[in-house]
Amino acid sequence: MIKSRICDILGIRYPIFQGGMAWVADASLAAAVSNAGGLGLISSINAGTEAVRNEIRKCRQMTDKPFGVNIMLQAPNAGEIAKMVVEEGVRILTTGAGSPAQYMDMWKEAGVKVIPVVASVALALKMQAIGATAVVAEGAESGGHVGELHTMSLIPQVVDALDIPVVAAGGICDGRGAAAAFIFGAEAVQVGTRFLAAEECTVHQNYKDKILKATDISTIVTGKTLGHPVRSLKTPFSKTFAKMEADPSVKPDEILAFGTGALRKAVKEGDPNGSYMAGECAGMVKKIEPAKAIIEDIIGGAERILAHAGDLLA
Ligand code: TUI
Repeated sequence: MIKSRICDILGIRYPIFQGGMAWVADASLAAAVSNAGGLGLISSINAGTEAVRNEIRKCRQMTDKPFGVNIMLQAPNAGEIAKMVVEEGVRILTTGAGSPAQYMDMWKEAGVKVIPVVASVALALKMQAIGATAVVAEGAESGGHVGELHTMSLIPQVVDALDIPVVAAGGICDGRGAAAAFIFGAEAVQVGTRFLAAEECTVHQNYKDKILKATDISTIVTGKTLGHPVRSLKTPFSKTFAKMEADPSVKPDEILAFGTGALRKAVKEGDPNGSYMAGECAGMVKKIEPAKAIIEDIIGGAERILAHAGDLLA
């Protein structure tokens, strides 16, 4: 068994988080992951604050295990969500795409364990200083909003800088990636893309089909010129987006307008003109299976690799 402080602190069996994927991570997926012994997360990006409250309540009906909520800090309703999760008695939060410093006192007073997603050592140190329970260090292999550093160099640098546990994310999709993360000193892994192919994941079938068809070179990062780079599958949508960004005659507002609502359209409607956010490891996702099977494959695979790591020595 992989030993980790994270399991004791959060009361979970396996050191694996499910990414709090915008529009995707609902009660169905989070409860399946938590019931299987990982940490399920519900995304704050859904059809408004009350819809997220509803997912939290649904999840409570579906599992008696710990689960959390991921708050996307750049969303216009982030402040509202920050208060709502306290009202609902949520015990574990992750945050993304910014610094949650302004909410920390309120959450700490309510006894919430806060695990910010960071993409640099500087923000990781700040989060530790203001009372984070742990951090998720997310490399740019991940899907969705990405930072600059990649997992292989980000994780060891964050691990060296912090005393609190580090959860590795970005490009981790099987036992090999998880074993590597533990070798770097991470105490848990966060997996997003592979859970898109979970049976309990409620995304449109077209989304799942696109993930299953993906290869190693199927993703692209767009949005750098707008200040929020996003990794998604190469589709007519993302290619047009990239062309608009490269064309100096197209104004940033026009590009933003083109992108608005595109993720929801992909997740809910399987619209070919949607934004199919996915990580670089989409090419390694080969089948639809229950969340429990995904967790057991990743954790069991990592355990087997780590148990035999000594075989590499002559
Ligand atoms: O947040 C994510 N991934 C996301 S959020 C999202 S929602 C979206 N919808 C439509 C368009 C664009 C996004 C989809 N995917 N991951 C966590 C994450 N946080 N990755 C990187 C960071 C990050 C980056 C910079 C966190 C903090 C940061 O700096 C903050 C600061 O103030 O220094």
